[in-house]
Amino acid sequence: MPEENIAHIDFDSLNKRAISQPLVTHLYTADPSAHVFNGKIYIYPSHDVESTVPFDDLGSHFAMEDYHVLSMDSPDSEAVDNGIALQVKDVPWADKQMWAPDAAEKDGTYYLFFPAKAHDGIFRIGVATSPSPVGPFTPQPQAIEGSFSIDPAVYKNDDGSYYMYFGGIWGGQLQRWSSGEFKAEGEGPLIYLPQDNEPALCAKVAKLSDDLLQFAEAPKDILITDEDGNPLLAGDTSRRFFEASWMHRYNGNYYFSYSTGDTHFICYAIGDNPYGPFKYTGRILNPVIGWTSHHSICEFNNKWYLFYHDSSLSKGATHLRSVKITELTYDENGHIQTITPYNP
Ligand code: FUB
Repeated sequence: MPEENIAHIDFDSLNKRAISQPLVTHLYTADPSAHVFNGKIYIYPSHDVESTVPFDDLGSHFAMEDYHVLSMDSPDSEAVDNGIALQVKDVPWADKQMWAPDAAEKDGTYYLFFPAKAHDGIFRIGVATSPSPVGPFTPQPQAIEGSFSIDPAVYKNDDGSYYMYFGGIWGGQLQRWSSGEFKAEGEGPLIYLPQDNEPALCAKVAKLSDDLLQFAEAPKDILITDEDGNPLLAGDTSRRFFEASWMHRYNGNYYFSYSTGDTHFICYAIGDNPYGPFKYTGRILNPVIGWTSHHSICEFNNKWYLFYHDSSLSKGATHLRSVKITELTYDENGHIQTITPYNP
């Protein structure tokens, strides 16, 4: 919700009606990517900070500089802040805006995947490694070759291969890569976007190399179709992909979930393999307080959980968000029951 529309909100009442409270309140956290490693929940969020950069539709005021990893023994336990895991000043290729990260584990090494703007102003995706799930992480000197845009989400398939899903339009720059090269000319979030009656821009997926440090292939489009198998159109803003990819598997199916950005929904689409196509199926989360919505889904002790964020603690500041958790349920057809983040 844009900041100008929140003046009328009674935040004390809203916070009482919220279905979940912030996991931590001593710092602002967002974009939670949750995983269970060694029987414990680890959450890899963005670390939101106050910024002197003015608000714009490219998200320039999201000026994050480091990451902290949160851990929880169970969904009901207290979340522990494990301190600074990685700082932008220690990443040789990165300049600013450490946005939504994710993590993976392979053979006892933990990999933190993160987007940041390089010194030329172009978003790239980097990797940093650690023997501990909470870091500190040591960054690779260069970003992943051929990476671009934002919001990496890394999924480990049953056959032991790993896939990175990524991309985000507007400030995430995905639309500037539609020709395969970065188009630097022109300003504003809407430049280079398809027309409303053209297919929407797609999130990307690339299989990772065995050492998880590079792409093993050129990124491919994640096609989301309507019920008739046609690509969702760019004008279908309440269903088309905007940013915040996530992948999980339920009952043998692949669930690709994402944010619709300017319409503020978290939606999902179902496919039968990691590359798709995925058929649009429904909404997971109705709009939260704050412009952005971002999530992850993970299973713990045979129950499923949605990790998400909102700006209720900061009373609506779009760039000062708080990570939350709530249970997620499926119906007998494998459809996710839509969650409304505040009770009436
Ligand atoms: O946190 C900065 C950006 O806001 C993320 O990369 C997007 O997904 C949105 O949550």
